[in-house]
Amino acid sequence: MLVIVIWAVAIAAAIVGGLQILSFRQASLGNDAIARVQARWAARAGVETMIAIMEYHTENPDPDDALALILDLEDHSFGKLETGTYDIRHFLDGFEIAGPLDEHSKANINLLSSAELMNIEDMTPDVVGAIIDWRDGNEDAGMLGAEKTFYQNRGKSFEPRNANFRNFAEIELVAGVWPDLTREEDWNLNGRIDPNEDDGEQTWPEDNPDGILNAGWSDVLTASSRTSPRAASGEDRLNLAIATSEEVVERLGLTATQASALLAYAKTPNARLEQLLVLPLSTLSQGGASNASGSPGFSGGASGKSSEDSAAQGRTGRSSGGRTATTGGVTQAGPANLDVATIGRVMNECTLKEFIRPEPGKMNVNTVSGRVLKEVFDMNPKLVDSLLSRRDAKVTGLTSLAAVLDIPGMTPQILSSLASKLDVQSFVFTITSRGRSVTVGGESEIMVTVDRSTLPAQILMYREP
Ligand SMILES: [Ca+2]
Ligand SMILES: [Ca+2]
Ligand SMILES: [Ca+2]
Ligand SMILES: [Ca+2]
Repeated sequence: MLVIVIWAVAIAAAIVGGLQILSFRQASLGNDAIARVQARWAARAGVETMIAIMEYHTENPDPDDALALILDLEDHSFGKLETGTYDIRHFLDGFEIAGPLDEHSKANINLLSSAELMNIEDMTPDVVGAIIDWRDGNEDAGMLGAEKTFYQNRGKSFEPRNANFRNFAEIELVAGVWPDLTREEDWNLNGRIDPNEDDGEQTWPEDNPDGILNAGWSDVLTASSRTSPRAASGEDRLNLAIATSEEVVERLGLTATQASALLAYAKTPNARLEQLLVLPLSTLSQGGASNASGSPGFSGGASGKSSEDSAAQGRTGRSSGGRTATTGGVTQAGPANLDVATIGRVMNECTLKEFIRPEPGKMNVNTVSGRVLKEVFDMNPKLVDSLLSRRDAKVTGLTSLAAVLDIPGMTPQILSSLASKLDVQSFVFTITSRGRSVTVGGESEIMVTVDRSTLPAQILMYREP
């Protein structure tokens, strides 16, 4: 009898013990699950915060502060919630930067010429040829290129898009492209340094464990930057191909004579706003408006300011175009040439063609990396350094490209060609938000590419590994 009782106790104890182990295990499984959920929502909170800030700045633009959005994003790149924290950062050109990656800090692969592509480290002529063929609309393979048949003959299940690259990772499908070149140390292409990317040979990939992320081609190239109809002021850009003289006077503060000369130039074939930096308005407008400009010289005092104004003076008031002359506008002389600040405003606020859909975007002079300018565009390193130090010295960033005309080594010709690639605005950002739970052990990452030029902002890519 006693034996049975002891047995029963022993069995009961065993059962209780077993139950305890089970419930401990379940509790810890529960904790893991809670930690994961907390981390994921913390990461999500970071993403939502960034998008809210972008939308705020789209709604409330400050044309006098080119860094307002960037710094606001940076200031909120770390956040604490009751159940976790998030942090958002990225690497660019060897530096770790708080906040989302500005896609306009890199060169858009869809805009680069063969020569520019060839400038990229470790690029080869056959890969350049294959990139061009991937992107161009036709099926004619270039000398070293590769079109559809090339991929078919190698049993590939895909073929060239024959249109613009939609994201950077697509480049890895192109013939001859290898991930060790496109990604180098950033093996998961998230723009951040992960533990396995900073531990040498211990784990894949092999890397130099120096705390710096060398991200190969992904450090200089993007396919995500886009154009927007929005001007720096927040209004839609004024399309000079169809604008009236009154609109130009009103929006840019030009004289009526200057406005008609600008409109006349805008209607000439191959007109480019950047040309205003190189040639006087009176000369440019002659082609299409010989009746409006009698002589190529200056008009008699129609404008309050002359073109000698140094760019260092920066933004001037709207009156700088010489509004006094708008009354009547009957002077027979040619238009007074635009001062540098006004040219900057024309480039910031106008366009020469109708906006139909977003196209590959320009780089933002306020965020572009030195590596991109030096390597991809083969710019004089000294000039790049003075450009970037001028930029970094301004608390409000560069609100107009015209403000760098006076840096050492800059010429109107160089600036004009730069202006076809650079702007002062950014629309597309990639947020890589890492969430951590308060409960031990939870970590989660969300990567989102956002175009803030429309309201609500548009999600172009969402990735949750
Ligand atoms: Ca093609
Ligand atoms: Ca990474
Ligand atoms: Ca490694
Ligand atoms: Ca490294």
